[in-house]
Amino acid sequence: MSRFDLSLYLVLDPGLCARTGLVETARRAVAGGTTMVQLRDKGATTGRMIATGRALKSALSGTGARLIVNDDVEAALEIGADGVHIGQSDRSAVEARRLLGPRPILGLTVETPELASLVDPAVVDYIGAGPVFATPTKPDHKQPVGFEGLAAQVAASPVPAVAIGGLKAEHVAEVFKAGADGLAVVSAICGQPDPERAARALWAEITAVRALA
Ligand code: TZP
Ligand code: MG
Repeated sequence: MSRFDLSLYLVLDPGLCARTGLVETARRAVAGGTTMVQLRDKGATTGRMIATGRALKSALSGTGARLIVNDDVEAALEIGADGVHIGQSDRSAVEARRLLGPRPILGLTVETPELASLVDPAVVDYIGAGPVFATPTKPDHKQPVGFEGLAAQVAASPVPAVAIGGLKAEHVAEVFKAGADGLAVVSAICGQPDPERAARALWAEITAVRALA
């Protein structure tokens, strides 16, 4: 198996997942085909990140899905997570890589082709590209770039890309057409009445689009 598979990347949001719970949402999403899960909890202390992350790690154990921690390198190391995802206003990718060591997966959000072209493939393993659409899930997101902007970011990047921002099952074909390796979603799975079914619907689209490629 390759080190990671960006095809269907769930970014957890504690607010949106409140009804089902973060861990149960992740467990069901992975049963429905989700390949990567990111623990993103902007308000959490490192202690809470570690507690939730450990529960997630045990829930995902044996599934093949990768566990990524947003921002908090110390928590990721304590959890024994598969990797970390950082943004442009977090510590630098070089610093994150230095702290993590060579093995863990490191993802970096970019919002422009220029930022994508600055990525060092010796440091960063994948980019989060977008935001494709405006989304209430991240009120402070940058200007949406659409699928053309996504394609420009992907083309400029020396590493694989996962697209993010307002993406639903009906966008899967355009995501892959733009050259991305997968899509990252929050609200398309978090808070859905049946997260497994929601993931399965996304996965079915991914499989169908790949079969046509
Ligand atoms: N980064 C850019 S947009 C976004 C993040 C974390 C939120 C995407 O959420 P949704 O609900 O899939 O639009
Ligand atoms: Mg961040």
